Amino acid sequence: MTVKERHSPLLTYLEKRQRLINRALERALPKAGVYPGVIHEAMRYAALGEGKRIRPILTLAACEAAGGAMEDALPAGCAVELIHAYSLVHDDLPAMDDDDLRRGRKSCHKAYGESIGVLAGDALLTLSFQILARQKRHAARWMRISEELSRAAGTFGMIGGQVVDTHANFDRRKETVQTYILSHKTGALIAAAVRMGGLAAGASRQKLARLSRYGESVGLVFQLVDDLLDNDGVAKLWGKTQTKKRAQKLTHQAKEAVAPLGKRAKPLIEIADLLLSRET
Ligand code: GRG
Repeated sequence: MTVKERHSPLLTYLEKRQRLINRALERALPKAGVYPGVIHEAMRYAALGEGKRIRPILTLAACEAAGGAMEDALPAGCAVELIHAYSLVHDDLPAMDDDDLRRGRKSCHKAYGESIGVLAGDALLTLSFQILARQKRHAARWMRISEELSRAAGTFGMIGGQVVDTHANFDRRKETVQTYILSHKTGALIAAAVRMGGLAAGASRQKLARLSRYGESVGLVFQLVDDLLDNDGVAKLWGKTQTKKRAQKLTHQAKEAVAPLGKRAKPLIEIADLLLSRET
């Protein structure tokens, strides 16, 4: 992600939240020395690596936009980031994308071996829901948050998107197939990250609807920009100009959706612009 002005208020905002999330993840993950150490080391390696933490930042920002304190949404932010980390570990496995590198160093299975790679992904996924299940205050909210996350990560969300993207049954040259991948593979988890922030704040239905519209739009933008950067997916199908236009329109819609939430929604608005202009 590129933030043009080196010391912009947005950069300070993002760095503060990255630090908060990293500290919370650090605490939530089992220590590397705890038996059986190798799996905990691999989990920490995968989850604490250099990533943008954009999903949990969105969770905290949505919570604040809905009138909550960002700390209220930290467990939800950790949970969504752990799901993201697991998806990257599994995506890098030889059976999937077969990538040797991730976040500027060896991918998890290259560093720890394939079976630990599979298990570390599984363990990150499991830990994610354990974090949500142990929240005692506002238990009903955390049930809804778990439902939201499981749906977005499962076969009606990320896994569904990955299946359609990778399985031979589906013709990736088809528009319907590409739009499914677009909204499910990465978009669903990003949209859920935003909604989870609203739920953690106990947002009204109206506010939640606004956050949903924002989350769905920026989720699509994230994948459109990814396709543009890789010249893949819909960018190949629609062409760069068309894809860029679609991303710009969606960003506008995202910003319009949360603008009525007032000053508290300013970070969400700035993040939408940042996701549109990101270069990595
Ligand atoms: C294997 C269950 C399973 C799912 C895989 C999301 C996904 C489905 C795979 C990720 C593969 C990939 C590289 C997709 C492109 C978009 C994407 C998710 C990029 C990585 O996300 P960033 O840019 O990464 O937020 P950082 O490292 O900053 O966290």
